[in-house]
Amino acid sequence: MKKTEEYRALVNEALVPMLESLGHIPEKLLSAMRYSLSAGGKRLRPVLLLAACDMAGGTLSAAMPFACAMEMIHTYSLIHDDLPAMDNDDLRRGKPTNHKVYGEGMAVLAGDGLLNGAVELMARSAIHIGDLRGIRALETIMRHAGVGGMIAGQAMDLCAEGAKPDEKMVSCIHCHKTADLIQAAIEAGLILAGADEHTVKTGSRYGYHLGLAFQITDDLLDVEGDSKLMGKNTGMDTDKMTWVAVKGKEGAREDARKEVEAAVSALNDLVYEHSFFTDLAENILHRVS
Ligand code: GRG
Repeated sequence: MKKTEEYRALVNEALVPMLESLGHIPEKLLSAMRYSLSAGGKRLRPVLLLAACDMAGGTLSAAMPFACAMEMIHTYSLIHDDLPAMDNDDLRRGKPTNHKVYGEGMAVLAGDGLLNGAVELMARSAIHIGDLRGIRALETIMRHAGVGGMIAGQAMDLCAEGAKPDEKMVSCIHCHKTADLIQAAIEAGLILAGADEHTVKTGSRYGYHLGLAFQITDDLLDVEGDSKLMGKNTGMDTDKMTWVAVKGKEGAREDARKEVEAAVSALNDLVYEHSFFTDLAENILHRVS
């Protein structure tokens, strides 16, 4: 298997050509889509997809359109999340948010375009793969990104604004808003490699706990992180249903540790060498961005 930086470099190389392979896109729309996609970011979701596929013996080139699609879906969610109607943010990935540069209408369309383009890329690849792996990966990703997944989490988050912090509710929001897409990446990578059902379920369990740990540390970073390193404004979630609001900083730190432990212990059910995923989970506790 490769190192995280190597998977990330492969994704960074493939993203814009993949976007441009969608055919003619009006100049300003393409520019807005490319702006957010190329603005940086850790590429966690596509890296997870490629690494899961690699671990289970799959082909990276066949998985790449799905990896890029994951990043396109994640980027669309960030563009829409930053809009005035949502979080009203002006800084993302160290740059002015999409709507600050291109205007709200074009930012909505750039998000729509990234989501739609992701599905187009995956459908095209699924046809090319020819068996059911591609279509199963596409279904998995769209289900986790959809109205019972990431969009559901965002809707619950909006509805919970200003409400009394509640552990059950924050857990449900985090699970959908953040963990769903992380689970999708791992499940899809394993499906594309042709892994069996038990392996896919194990990967999903790892992704669930990893996703929760990731969002809990995100909540902590919002109160004590360095805005420069994170490339976004901090202190934005004061009205939000966050883990820190429910458990306090120490409680949140402790729960992030527990989620990382649960993620690592899920990996024991895998027949593959999985130190890549153990290290990645443990590093979540030290994230600064
Ligand atoms: C449909 C109008 C409309 C909006 C959809 C679904 C949605 C808006 C937003 C998703 C919710 C969201 C932004 C969740 C937060 C997840 C999260 C921790 C994002 C930051 O991810 P990182 O740290 O970011 O991986 P980088 O920049 O590194 O990729």
